[in-house]
Amino acid sequence: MNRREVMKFLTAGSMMVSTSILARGKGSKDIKPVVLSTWYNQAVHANNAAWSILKNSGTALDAVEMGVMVSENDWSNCCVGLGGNPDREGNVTLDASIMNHLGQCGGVAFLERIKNPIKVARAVMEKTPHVLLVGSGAQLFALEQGFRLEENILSDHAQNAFTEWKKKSKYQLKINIEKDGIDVPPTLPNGEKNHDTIGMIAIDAIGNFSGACTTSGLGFKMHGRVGDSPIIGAGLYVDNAVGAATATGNGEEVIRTCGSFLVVEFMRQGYSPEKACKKAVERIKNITPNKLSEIQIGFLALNKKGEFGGFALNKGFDFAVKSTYLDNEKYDAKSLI
Ligand code: SD4
Repeated sequence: MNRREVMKFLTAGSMMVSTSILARGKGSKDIKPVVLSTWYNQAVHANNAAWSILKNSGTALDAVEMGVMVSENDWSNCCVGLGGNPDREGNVTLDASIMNHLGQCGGVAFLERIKNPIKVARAVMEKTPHVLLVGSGAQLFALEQGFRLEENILSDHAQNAFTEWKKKSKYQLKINIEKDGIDVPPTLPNGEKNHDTIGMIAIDAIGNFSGACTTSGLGFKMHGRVGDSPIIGAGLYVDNAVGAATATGNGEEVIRTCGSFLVVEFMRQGYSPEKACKKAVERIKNITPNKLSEIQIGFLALNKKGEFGGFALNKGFDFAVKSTYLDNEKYDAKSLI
């Protein structure tokens, strides 16, 4: 072996070592493309759909749109799409947003009877001069874009959940603010599930980020209530120079703190994705008027190197990551409480 061959051999060896480190998911190295999304059980399917685009050198934007649509189309999902839990008057109202590497973004809020709010959000981004359309205006726009008006019915599980909620909840159909206060429905009522928004962030093979977030919002919310998911900077934020972040949980707290924007700003200051998420959760802890044990907040973040992380207020927030080296590995986010 001459000197050049020895050098070649050594270089190949060190590449093999670093690849095996990445394969174990400890990557501080560049592992793009990468996609991750909230709540492991649904994230696996959504990530797979996104990955089918990313692995073929598709854009992060197409990937996140395709990915979260899996949850929107899942009639059994409690918390995303038209099968989700209704508001306190029995209407399913949907929120979604999308953002790309150029800082372009679009959202819809309080949208009824349209199957794929994320596609409408993308159309808002690409075909209007605006960022956010709501309610009947968003619906009208969707119809003009060729979306179909779906029947106004609840999925069986949503109907059951609604019936149970009406029996048990202290939240009345018509809220009495003096009597009931202005609390939002808790996301952790006695361990029952009232949340599972999908927030997805991705970096593609050429290093561009995008994100998407879509939800039926907190179950049994007041009619007209909009959460963080359709609001850029709250439920979702992308800055191609730094990274991307998304949020799940009680939207009120996330809006109050510009949560996803805050996470990206912490990453800009040099914090790792997990630490950036933790610092945003700490900020929420310091200012929320709600009982911390009754609500949940979870953030996910991804940086330029393809490093990722998540952090939650309470235990129980999990997520899945898909890349060449991670096959939907499950991560249980650390939590403040
Ligand atoms: C909202 N953040 O509407 C959403 C709910 C959620 O998992 O994330 N649920 O406030």
